[in-house]
Amino acid sequence: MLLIQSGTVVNADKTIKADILVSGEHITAVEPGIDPPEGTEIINAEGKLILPGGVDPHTHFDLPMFDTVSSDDHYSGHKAAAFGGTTTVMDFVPQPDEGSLADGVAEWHAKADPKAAVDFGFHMNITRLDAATQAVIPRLLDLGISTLKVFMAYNRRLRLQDGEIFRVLQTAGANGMLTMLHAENGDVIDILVADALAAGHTSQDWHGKTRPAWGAVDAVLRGAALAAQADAPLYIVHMNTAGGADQLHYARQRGVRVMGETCPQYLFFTEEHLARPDGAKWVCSPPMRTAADNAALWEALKQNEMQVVGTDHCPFFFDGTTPIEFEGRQVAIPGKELGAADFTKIPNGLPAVGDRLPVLWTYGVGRGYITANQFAALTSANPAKIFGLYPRKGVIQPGADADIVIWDPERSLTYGLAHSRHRTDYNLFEGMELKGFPEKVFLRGRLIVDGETWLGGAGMGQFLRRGTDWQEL
Ligand code: DUC
Ligand code: ZN
Ligand code: ZN
Repeated sequence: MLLIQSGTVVNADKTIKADILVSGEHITAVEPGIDPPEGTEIINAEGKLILPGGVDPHTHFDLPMFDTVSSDDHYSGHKAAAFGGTTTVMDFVPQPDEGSLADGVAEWHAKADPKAAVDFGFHMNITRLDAATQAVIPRLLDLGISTLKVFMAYNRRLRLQDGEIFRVLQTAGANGMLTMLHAENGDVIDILVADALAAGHTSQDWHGKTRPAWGAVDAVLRGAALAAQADAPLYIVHMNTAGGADQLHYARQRGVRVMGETCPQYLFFTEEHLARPDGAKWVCSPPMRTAADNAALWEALKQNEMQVVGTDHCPFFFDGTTPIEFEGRQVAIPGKELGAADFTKIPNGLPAVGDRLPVLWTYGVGRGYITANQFAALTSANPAKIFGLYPRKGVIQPGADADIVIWDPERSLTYGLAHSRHRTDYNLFEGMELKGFPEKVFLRGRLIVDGETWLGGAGMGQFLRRGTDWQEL
């Protein structure tokens, strides 16, 4: 047994000063003045906050892209997540070019299961909707997968047509599943990219210029309209624009069952970062926009109009020709340099899974923009509810998994690569002054992060089977 004594427990709905008793993998009591049974290990958390382990519903570990692969696998990425206070991650399974959805799931289990260091679930990408695929979508529930991701961009690669997305929504809705949408306008992007290359524009700032904000605004509304027509729920991933937030608000006010997620990169950075000499570090899709978009997304979080902060963690090395040290070994994985002569060849994505909680705490809660309870909701309780993990995950209460973060609200640090554990050679938040940081992290009752010390290991994370018991927020 473990007793975490005298901390301040911050859940999505309330904050209370209480002790937490953990027995095995579960929380068994949360109340003041618990008298510990003989032999209980006691941790004094006076002056500390106790947060539910973070739930990041949007990661891409070990994802093949262009001529490389995202540089965090299901071990290194999980470890980085844990150091940042996240104990549950959800990864996207690509639909195989040949073979069934179940084959894709099996392939992802083969990669993830032996390496997992925190608990994890899967979403299924639907990127080719033939009759066979449509017929087996409900069978994903037998595999513990209740969520489907579809794309309005990446023509000829991942994109479905609007009619196909409508079909997926209908099928998902009829089977108690949730559709997730990548909302950009693929046709406009295709034309702008072709025009840019024809005009000899190859630098990385053209990544942003060829993926316009209006395309995202249009796509969010189009997705909401398709969901309304299908009377099915929709979750829009990585929202990046003020206009998209407006469309989300518009649709929700009219009773459309649509929810939204944004990510740290869309709250902190703008298209101007792409124009820097090292701008490739910021290349991801959709791109970051303007300071006004950042502000509107913060406001949507503050007003509870957007439900989740995920990450879309999909890191690549900035210079994949120069190794870094990871756990005593030299590692180099081709990265952003692949697109040095052509922005369309820059691997899309960036590191964030370990940054999410610390940066959102300082700039959200520390700045008085969101409350600590909203922080717990956005980073843990809400994704746990939406993705069918609540109340096992997302809350500090009796019966829940003992995924616990002891958070030091007084710890000040100049953040960067020295603290984040992502397996890449840069951190976007380098030099940022933070106040508030995870001190100890427990996964189902086991201490996996103790300050700077890693006590977790590959294979400790469990696959989280999910069904139709989830909540629309
Ligand atoms: N966007 C990225 O930048 N990377 C991975 C997938 C995605 O949608
Ligand atoms: Zn996406
Ligand atoms: Zn993604």
